[in-house]
Amino acid sequence: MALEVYWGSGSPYAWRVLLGLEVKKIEYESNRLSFTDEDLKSDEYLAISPRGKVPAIRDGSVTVHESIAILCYLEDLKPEPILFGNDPAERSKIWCSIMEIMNYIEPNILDYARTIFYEELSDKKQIAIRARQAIENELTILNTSLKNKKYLASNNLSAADIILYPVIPFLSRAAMKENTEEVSGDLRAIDDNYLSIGAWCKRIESIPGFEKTYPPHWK
Ligand SMILES: N[C@@H](CCC(=O)N[C@@H](CS)C(=O)NCC(=O)O)C(=O)O
Repeated sequence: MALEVYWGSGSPYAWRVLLGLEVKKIEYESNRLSFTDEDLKSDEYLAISPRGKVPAIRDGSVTVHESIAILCYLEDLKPEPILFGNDPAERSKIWCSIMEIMNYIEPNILDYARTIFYEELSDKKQIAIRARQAIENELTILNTSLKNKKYLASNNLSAADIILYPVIPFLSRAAMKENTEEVSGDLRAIDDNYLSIGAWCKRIESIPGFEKTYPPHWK
């Protein structure tokens, strides 16, 4: 039986897993869940993903939740093409990149997007602006590092690229929301303001099968 994937449209975490599956050319059965308690908090789904979050996978008797843990599982399931590195030096670079994403980039993007999507902006403008400034600093660092190499950790695509990429269109979407000009700044045109990041995004978007992973409700 094919590996089953539980995902939700627009979840950057779920998008990572869909991209990993395409890159590794692993066949899967797709289970798109809606962001309702009925889908995510059912007893059946909570047995797979204890917090009722996407993504999760089921492979026979094995279930895995947490996007990065799932990517590690896929790496063992089908090592080629290698996403977590071939040797200690490469692997440490990839994990360093992943930890930087998790520790410095993702929390600020979540703060920013959460404020824009779910809060009354007039109350939380300062939070959004502070998060935006931190994101801009991180994008500048990223942009500089991508001037000399094709992908985040080296000249080869790695798990770090797959983990970061979905967060960028998610961020752009938040920044493009109407009436957010004042708090969005450079984030309204990431491709133009951070050219190397824009070129890197295009590289990811040219991965065969990429279009299958694009959030359907964004099309
Ligand atoms: N750390 C988790 C985050 C998963 C997550 O937060 N998923 C969100 C969608 S973006 C979710 O399912 N939220 C629904 C909920 O919390 O009820 C991962 O990397 O997989």
